[in-house]
Amino acid sequence: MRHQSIYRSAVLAAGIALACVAQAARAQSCEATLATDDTIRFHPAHIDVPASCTDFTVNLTHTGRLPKAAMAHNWVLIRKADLVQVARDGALAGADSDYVMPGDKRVIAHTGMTGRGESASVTFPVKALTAGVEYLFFCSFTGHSPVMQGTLKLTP
Ligand code: CU1
Repeated sequence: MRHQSIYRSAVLAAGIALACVAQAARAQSCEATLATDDTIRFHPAHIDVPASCTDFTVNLTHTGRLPKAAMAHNWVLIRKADLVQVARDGALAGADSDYVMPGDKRVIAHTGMTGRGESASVTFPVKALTAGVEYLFFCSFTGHSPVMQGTLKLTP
């Protein structure tokens, strides 16, 4: 009787542990956290978006030390082929628009501009992505778009 109860408790505990692990894995796979600093890079510079996710969230954290006016970063998701035009239109839109042209349909998702110590997040529907298309994320802050880039892929 006592053994049965211990066994039942152990099975229950294992079940809860498994459920927690599954929950964590699911939560993690539909979310990516990227760090930026005073180097003009994203860490990491690649994101896999599982097709099983309904929505995907990107969290951006700026850990640099330079003032925001000199070293700000955002995260802008586009099709790779649109980079030059989207970056050019963002530069024209200027700082007041976080260097993203308002209403730009080529921009799939973007965060606000972050300075040192700041974070920003954006959530977008995964159905906005198409398998086989090359996606790029970049920072649209002045002068950063040619180098501050990463790749994003929809994975089965
Ligand atoms: Cu940047």
